Amino acid sequence: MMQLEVFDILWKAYSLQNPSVQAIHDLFTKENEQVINDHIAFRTFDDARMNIKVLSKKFIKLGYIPKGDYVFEDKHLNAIHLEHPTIENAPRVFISELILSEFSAEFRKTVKKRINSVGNAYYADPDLIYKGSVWGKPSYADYQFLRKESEYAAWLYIHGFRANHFTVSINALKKYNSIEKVNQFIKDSGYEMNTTGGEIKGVPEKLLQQSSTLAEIIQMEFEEGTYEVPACFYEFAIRYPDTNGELFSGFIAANANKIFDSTNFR
Ligand code: OOG
Ligand code: NI
Repeated sequence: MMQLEVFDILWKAYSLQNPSVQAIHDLFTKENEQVINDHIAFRTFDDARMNIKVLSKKFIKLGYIPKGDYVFEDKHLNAIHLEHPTIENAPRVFISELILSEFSAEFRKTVKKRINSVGNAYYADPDLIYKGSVWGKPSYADYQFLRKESEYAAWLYIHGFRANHFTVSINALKKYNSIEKVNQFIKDSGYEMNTTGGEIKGVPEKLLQQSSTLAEIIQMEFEEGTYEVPACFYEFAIRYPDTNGELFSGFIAANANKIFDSTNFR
């Protein structure tokens, strides 16, 4: 289906780790809906070995072009999104990075210790985007410590480089042609939604509305034993035309700020 193999590879890892996303995908296809991905997203640290620039490379090689820049001051993140200029329905790619200099010394030390635990060759691999956590078995104490300053950092520490969500394009659905209908369908099917700031992020006037499931809870092995942690989530997005009649193609920081919370520990 997808013309770019990279998304098949990312989908495999994502759906294998998070069976609920495959189940939700299949719910739509059973309703004869076509599941088109509006976008996918990655997270990283702003360390020069693995920052946005490094993760973008794979997509730039495939012809993607950086489009939007975003800043999330309260979450201490920068982000960009990339689009493919010619391949129809190629998903947008959203990449954010945590600004390490804005955190406490102890926090930075904890992150750097892990980052430095593997050689630079790990990060130089063009397949870094598929590698997940390259830092070996995580420490549950460090995971909980990082959470105090950043849920994002804690998630990234244990999950690493992977698509943290795919996004169903509501524009491509026939029967479920509004975000309200999609949300109802997802909830009726037994899945929990992210309700930070309300179930629906954004308003039609701002040309993008989004919602997401709460990240799937999975068992993960830590140095201290096995614990339950949030993994990945599924998002739903509907885009509206601007005054020129063109569908809005960017992201809305105020929406995104709430979508990040889908992976908070619970
Ligand atoms: C990205 C959150 C932002 C969107 O569509 O605005 C986002 C993340 O959780 O890493 O996906
Ligand atoms: Ni998203």
